[in-house]
Amino acid sequence: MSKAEQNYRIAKEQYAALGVDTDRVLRILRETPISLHCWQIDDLTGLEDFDAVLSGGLAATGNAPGKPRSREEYMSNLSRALDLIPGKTKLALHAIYHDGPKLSRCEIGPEHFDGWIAFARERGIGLDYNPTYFNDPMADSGFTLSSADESVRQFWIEHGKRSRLVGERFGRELGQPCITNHWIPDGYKDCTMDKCAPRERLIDSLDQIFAQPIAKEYNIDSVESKLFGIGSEAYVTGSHEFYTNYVMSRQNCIICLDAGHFHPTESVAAKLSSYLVFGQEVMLHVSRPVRWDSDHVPIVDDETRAIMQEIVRGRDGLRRVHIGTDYFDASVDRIAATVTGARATRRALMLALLEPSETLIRAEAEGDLTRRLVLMEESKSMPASLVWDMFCEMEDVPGGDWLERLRG
Ligand code: RNT
Ligand code: ZN
Repeated sequence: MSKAEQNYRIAKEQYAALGVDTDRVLRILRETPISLHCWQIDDLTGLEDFDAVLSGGLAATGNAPGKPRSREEYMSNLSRALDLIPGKTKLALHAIYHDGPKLSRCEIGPEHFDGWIAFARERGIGLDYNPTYFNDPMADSGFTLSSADESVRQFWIEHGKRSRLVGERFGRELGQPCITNHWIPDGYKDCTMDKCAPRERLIDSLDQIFAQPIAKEYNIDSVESKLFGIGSEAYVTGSHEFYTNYVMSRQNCIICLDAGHFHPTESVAAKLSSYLVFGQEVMLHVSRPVRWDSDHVPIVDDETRAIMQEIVRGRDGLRRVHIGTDYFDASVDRIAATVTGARATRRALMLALLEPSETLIRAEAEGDLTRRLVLMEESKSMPASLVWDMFCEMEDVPGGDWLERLRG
């Protein structure tokens, strides 16, 4: 018996005493997909142009060595990262990572992703997709789907429509639904007079994009809200309230909540149950805002833990909340950053699964709030790391020494 197995036995016994079945935890942990974003590896410049400059108010700050200079380097770095992440993974692509040479956004379609489908098939993973409504001269005005310029708006509507077809192909070919996530940068830097007009145009654009029915088993669309961006500090067309109302009134797409897209004291965890009780599904972008939407690498912090707790405790949350990541930090090794954020996200999920939730819910229902408080607190020092080590061993992925393996 390996050291990890011996340790796991001890942990299993201790958790069992609290009513937690660690074998079940390991099973759920392995089967719950985490959709890893493809863009921490290269600071979101994409594979069309390795010197592309980020726009849309996004910024990957830092100058660590190792940014890929070719498609081959990019693919090799991505594979090295994926090899160090335990559990079921999906890969979330952006349109600018398509297989071909540079294309106009209104040309990118399902036929430009054969290489990625083969890659996903070989690895046994699913794909998610993101239209790229930025890094393009057609977005220079700061507006895309809510632009007052009809030709600009139609251009991006076409990109949105084609993106859903890419998603449908991913879903069809790989046998699991693709989530196509629409995020647009649109907004004004300064005090805005008419806040309704861009939103009315955005409603119309989304209605056009989602007009064609696509089977849910292949493609699910999500719309991602934001509070502000660099250059859109005063007004963002696609705000949280806007998309929440859109989703509820149309029922043709789901909300995407990015942990960095709210006021600094606002919590995504606190929002989840309100979507779940209305029967909604949610796409998540696990990220770490530090003072602003900085897209730091996720760590096992209070907010990430709270998000995972809400998923585990919520009504069928593990099935209805789609966990994805979104961060880009160029100040540390990009492969290690990718791996750290993904492992932290899964470790936070494990900690939530290891909570003695049945006992806690019962205590609460019985009005024993003292027991709820004491047990919640005491369970924090349970031997979760032993369960994690077992998980890594089962998944044939290094444990806490993975950085040595990466550098070795
Ligand atoms: C931007 C959004 C969006 C992007 C990706 C690259 O603020 O978070 O999800 O990060 O599409
Ligand atoms: Zn995001």
